[in-house]
Amino acid sequence: MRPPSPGLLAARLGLGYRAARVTNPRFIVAQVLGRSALLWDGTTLHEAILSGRLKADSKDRRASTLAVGDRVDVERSDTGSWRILGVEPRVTWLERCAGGRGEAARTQIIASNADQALIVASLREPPFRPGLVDRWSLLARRGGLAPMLALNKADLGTEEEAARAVADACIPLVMIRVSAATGFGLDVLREHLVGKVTVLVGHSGVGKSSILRRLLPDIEAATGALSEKSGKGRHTTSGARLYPLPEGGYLVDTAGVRSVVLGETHASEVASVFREIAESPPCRFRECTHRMEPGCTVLEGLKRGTVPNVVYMRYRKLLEEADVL
Ligand SMILES: Nc1nc2c(ncn2[C@@H]2O[C@H](COP(=O)(O)OP(=O)(O)O)[C@@H](O)[C@H]2O)c(=O)[nH]1
Ligand SMILES: [Mg+2]
Ligand SMILES: [Zn+2]
Repeated sequence: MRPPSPGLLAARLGLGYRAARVTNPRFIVAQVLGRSALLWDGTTLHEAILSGRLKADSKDRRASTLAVGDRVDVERSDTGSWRILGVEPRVTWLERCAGGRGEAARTQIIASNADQALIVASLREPPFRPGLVDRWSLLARRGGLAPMLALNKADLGTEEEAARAVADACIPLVMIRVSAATGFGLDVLREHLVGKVTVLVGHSGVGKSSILRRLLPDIEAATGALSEKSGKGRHTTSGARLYPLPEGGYLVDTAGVRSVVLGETHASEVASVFREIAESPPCRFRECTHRMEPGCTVLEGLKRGTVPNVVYMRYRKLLEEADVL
């Protein structure tokens, strides 16, 4: 059962609080600005303040403070200002560790309720880094998002180079070659995005914003409206922003999410990123971390060549870096 809204509560207690119109539409958080947020109602953006009880941090990933993509319950006051009363439980979430270990570990939700994560990498400038794709892939799966790879800056190399880069790295993801500079591959990409909520992630400089601008012809209008509403110098808790796609669906750009910190991670999560390891037959020990345990089928596979060396090295690297449980 939902607790009564502050307005209702106040009315019942005879406190004279008046909320002229109490509406309950499904507004989506487009941007978080500290104590307020921009909400998309399907047509326009509204600025809304957070009600007091929402500001408290919660450990629950499904119900922590506001994130882009959250569906919220709002209330409109006499003066026409909007107030966010509650957040609907998150269906998916893309999180990163925001520092701390163990009990003190804090996570930041970059975006919620997204269907997929489009991991953007570039063939060159900056060079293709499979390790980053692995990390984003892990974080996407952890929160229930399907990971997908867009290899941008296709114009800086040949088709063979791009195909080889991904094949050599044994990345088990759908890969779309694109060029935000020439427009190459964007129609194929659009087909993967239509009707879905997609978060763009990846190293700074790979071309996330350039791809976004290509996909949103009205981006100037959208960003203009956003920056006008958000104002300059206003504190934003994360650089994520949600944009509606003309074909239906949404894109979330994630400027400023620089480091990818995995935080507390189970070894099986790391294994799930690599097809050859995930699909290896069960090891002797159920909790095998595939490092030195006897009866490990991954180590056997490594010897026989069914688990490529490059895959195993990246698995180990990720395992070392994560705070493995
Ligand atoms: N050659 C080439 N340059 C690109 C392409 N896409 C983006 N860039 C350039 O790469 C730089 C970084 O792009 P940006 O979209 O800001 O990357 P972001 O940090 O991931 O958002 C800019 O100078 C872009 O002009 C591309 O497809 N080909
Ligand atoms: Mg950017
Ligand atoms: Zn094993």
